[in-house]
Parts: sequence; structure tokens; C-alpha cells
Amino acid sequence: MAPRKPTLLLFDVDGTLTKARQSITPEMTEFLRSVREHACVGVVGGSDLPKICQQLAGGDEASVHRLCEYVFAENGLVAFKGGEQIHKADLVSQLGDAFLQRFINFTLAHLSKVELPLKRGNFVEFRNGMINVSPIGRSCSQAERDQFVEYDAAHGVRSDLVRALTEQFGDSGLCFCIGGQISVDVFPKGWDKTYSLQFVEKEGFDEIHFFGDKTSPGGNDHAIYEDPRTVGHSVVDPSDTRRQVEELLKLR
Ligand code: M1P
Repeated sequence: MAPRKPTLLLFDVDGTLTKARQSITPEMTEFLRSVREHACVGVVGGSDLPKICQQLAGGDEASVHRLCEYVFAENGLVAFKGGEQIHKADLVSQLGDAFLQRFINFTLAHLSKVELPLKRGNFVEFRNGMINVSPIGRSCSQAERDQFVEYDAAHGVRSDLVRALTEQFGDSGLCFCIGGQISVDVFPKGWDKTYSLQFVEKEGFDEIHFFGDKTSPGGNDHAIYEDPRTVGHSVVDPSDTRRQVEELLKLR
């Protein structure tokens, strides 16, 4: 492998390396491989490790580690460098079961009063480092997901959920973030994508570039995009990511 240059390119996954919830294209995989000859590559996603691996390599974790020197799942709460796990944080230790049960009960009660065109299952997904709450349910199909996106844009279902959670738990040190298409991420303050920077900021990179598509205020890429430790790049889709990386590395 070519010697590493002291620049890190850190990519969001959904909407940045792949279309939302879809798999990376072979062309984008090949592009990332070629980028590794010019810079160090990392990914930081809000999803858990199996989902990131599914999107980036059809579920093959080893391939993801070969493609990316740094892999940060759940915003970096599950962190890998060179294929070795270097960190794991845990929501239960942080918040305790009594609080978590109060939170989950309140959330389910709120969702039980929400009327939608349709609902499916898996409304509260408990992850190592965050709770993901979905009014339609995470087991919806792609077509149902697309339909919810339109419905939510018109009716503000997730904004209402965030409002209710903020009223009830606003002083508990939690963030409520509308990240993807059908859900709200809930995690302790600081456990956003900037969490991952502690693992790279002292690694000797001259610059850390971050590429993400949800960089506006309220988006789950906003904090890391604005962070003084990164040079932020706002992208609209994977082809835009590629174009901006090519410009940055002067590959065109
Ligand atoms: O885009 C990242 C988000 O992807 C999923 O969101 P959704 O299913 O709502 O599109 C979730 O994994 C979410 O946690 C994550 O932030």
C-alpha cells in the first residue's frame, strides 16, 4: 500500500457515500480505494456496525476495515482503527436502567397517540450508544419509508416528537436529533459525530476533512461539520462527495 499522507478524510455514510439506506455502488467503493493512495480514509455513521457494514460491503466487516482505516459506528461510540476495536461506550452505564425505562415508557406513550397512514414494528431501537425512535417503525418497507418521508415533511411528525421529548427530558443532558428519514436519534450531549474526533485529533493529521449531507443546524452532521478540528464539506449525494474529494485532492 502507498505511504499515508497526513490528511484524514472522514465520511458520513448515509447520503454521503451511499444513497439513503442503500448500498454503496461498486464505482464508489473503487473510488474510495483509489483515494487511500492519497489520504487516510475513515467513516463515521449514526447507524450500528452491522448496518454500516451492510451498506458499505454487503455485511462483510473485514472489507470495511480494509477500505477504511477508521470505522466509527454509532457516532464513534464503537470505534475501530486498522481493524482493531479501540473503544466502546455504553448507554446503560451512562444513564442507568431506571431513567431508560422512564424514557422508553414516555416515548411509547407519545407514539401510541400518533395517527399515521400506516405503522409497522420496531418503534424503539435500543443501541449501544443511542436510542432510535421511529414513529412509523423501523420494520417498514422502502416504499413505506418513502411515503413516510413525504408525510413527515407535510405534518412534522418527528418535530412533534422532538418537542415532546424536549419538554419532558430537556434537562437530562440528552440530544434529540432528526438524522435520517424515519426516526429521531436520542443520545447524551457530546455523543454526536464529534465524539469520534477524540480518536483522530492526536494522530498527527495535518487536516481532518469531514464530508456529510446533513450539515445544516438540526442535522446529524452539523456538529462535526462546524467543529474547529475539522474542515467541513457539505455534500448533496455520493456523486457530489466524489466530485468534492477529487477537487480537494486535485485528482481531476
Ligand atoms: O442517516 C443516518 C441515520 O440513519 C438511520 O435513520 P433513518 O432510518 O431514520 O433513515 C438511523 O440509523 C439513524 O440512527 C441514523 O442517524
